[in-house]
Amino acid sequence: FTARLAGGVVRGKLCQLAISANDQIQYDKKQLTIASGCTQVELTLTHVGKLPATSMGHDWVLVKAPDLAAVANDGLTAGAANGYVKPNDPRVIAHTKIVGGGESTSVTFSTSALKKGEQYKYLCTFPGHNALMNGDFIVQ
Ligand code: CU1
Repeated sequence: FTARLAGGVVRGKLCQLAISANDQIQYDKKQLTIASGCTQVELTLTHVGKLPATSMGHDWVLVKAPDLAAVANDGLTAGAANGYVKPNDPRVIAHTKIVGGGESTSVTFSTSALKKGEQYKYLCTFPGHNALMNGDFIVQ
């Protein structure tokens, strides 16, 4: 298997994940799992609602579970201009941009920073969303 990614040709196993979000401040999944052996993950977020990104934007941000609240708070401070993610935040393992209704986006990241048995969470960092929009990211 060979995948051509932004950084060039990478040998390994690309695992694809998909999640959607709606106008009711919900993801459609409370848990995502990556199998052992995945070296790269491609996560696609689809906003199935109708509201614009300015009022009902959603993103997908992967963090270690204990970092969730701090990353959300710093994202709030970073503001819309930064997609509600603090620039170069080392606690952010991967993140998509903010999308509005009818849009989708994806991010591809290496699993090298992930450890089996560690507790990971994903969240939406749009203001006020993380309490409702979060889930467990399981590394098998
Ligand atoms: Cu959201």
